Amino acid sequence: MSRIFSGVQPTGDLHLGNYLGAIRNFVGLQDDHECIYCVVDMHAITVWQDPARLGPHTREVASAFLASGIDPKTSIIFNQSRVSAHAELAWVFNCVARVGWLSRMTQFKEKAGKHRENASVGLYVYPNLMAADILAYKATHVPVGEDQKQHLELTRDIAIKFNNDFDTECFPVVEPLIFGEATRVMSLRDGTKKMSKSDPSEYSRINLTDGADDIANKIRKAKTDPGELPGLESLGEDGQRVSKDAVAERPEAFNLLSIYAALSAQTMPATLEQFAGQQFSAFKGELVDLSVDKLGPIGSEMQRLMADPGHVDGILADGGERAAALAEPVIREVHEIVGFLK
Ligand code: AQP
Repeated sequence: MSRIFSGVQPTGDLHLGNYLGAIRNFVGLQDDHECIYCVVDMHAITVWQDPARLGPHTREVASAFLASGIDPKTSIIFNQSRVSAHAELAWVFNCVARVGWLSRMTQFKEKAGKHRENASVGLYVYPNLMAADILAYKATHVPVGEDQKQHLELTRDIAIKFNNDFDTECFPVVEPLIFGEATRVMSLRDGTKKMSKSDPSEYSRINLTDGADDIANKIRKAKTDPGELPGLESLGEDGQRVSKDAVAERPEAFNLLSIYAALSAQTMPATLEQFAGQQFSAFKGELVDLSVDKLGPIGSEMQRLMADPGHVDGILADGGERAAALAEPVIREVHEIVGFLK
């Protein structure tokens, strides 16, 4: 049975992109894999986090895991800072990864922006910590949204270099699991930008805790174009995915259609067939109903769980102990390989 690891940052306001790109996919994997799902609070502090809000945000992500259907008995749910193996292995990887590799990471460039000199060192070495998160458990598969693909390639490079440098087969070469009809959900205000927690516009994203009125409002105000909804002619050569040219021409239309496809668990061709030639107003009405139907129960359950912090903290503590027990022999093995005295 392969071991799965994935993490979500407690940086506030979990959104539909986090859900469709990652969290929803976590749920199905737990039936036939050993799954470890982590609230990566150490990643969160690579950019400033208000200490008073980090705890509640950590519980919010854990609540989203639980409300989406992750079973804390079969899967492990915990917050990263509880398990010291992440930081310990990250240090070793800081000494394996090359500066040139990290300089190519697009997420660092985007997040650091023009003020690169002022970015934290933690933000720069973020992918090394991510590699440590995964490899501390020798996980082989990592379900993520498309934006994390480059970081996972770096995890593979680190595993390969460590194995080569120390002439060992200690670490597996991990595989990303990027699947579903919405692997990159875009902003509702601009179909060329990723839906993101840090977008200043609340109207750019649907938060998992939004009520029915907010969901309806945001979808009704979502940017569209003057045309009718496209049909099967927009599919690419494989007949399954919309062609890149079609997306580039009408990014907002295809973003909304892919959200519909993902939430209704139907394929993109079936969704295109259903709405071809219709007006956006009618389609948006259906998207509102579907979104409220699918996200409403998750949001309410999250609210219920967040009102009971003791319960959520108990799950994180139990998960932390189980995770630490899995990571401990890996850290011992790494210490021996590197040559650290006990
Ligand atoms: N827009 C998205 N579409 C599909 N998947 C997405 N993910 C994030 N945004 C989208 C996936 O969600 C998981 C957790 O992401 P994260 O919170 O750890 O980091 P992030 O990618 O930095 O998320 P945000 O919302 O963009 O946060 P900020 O604004 O703080 O940077 C990952 O698997 C990610 O792929």
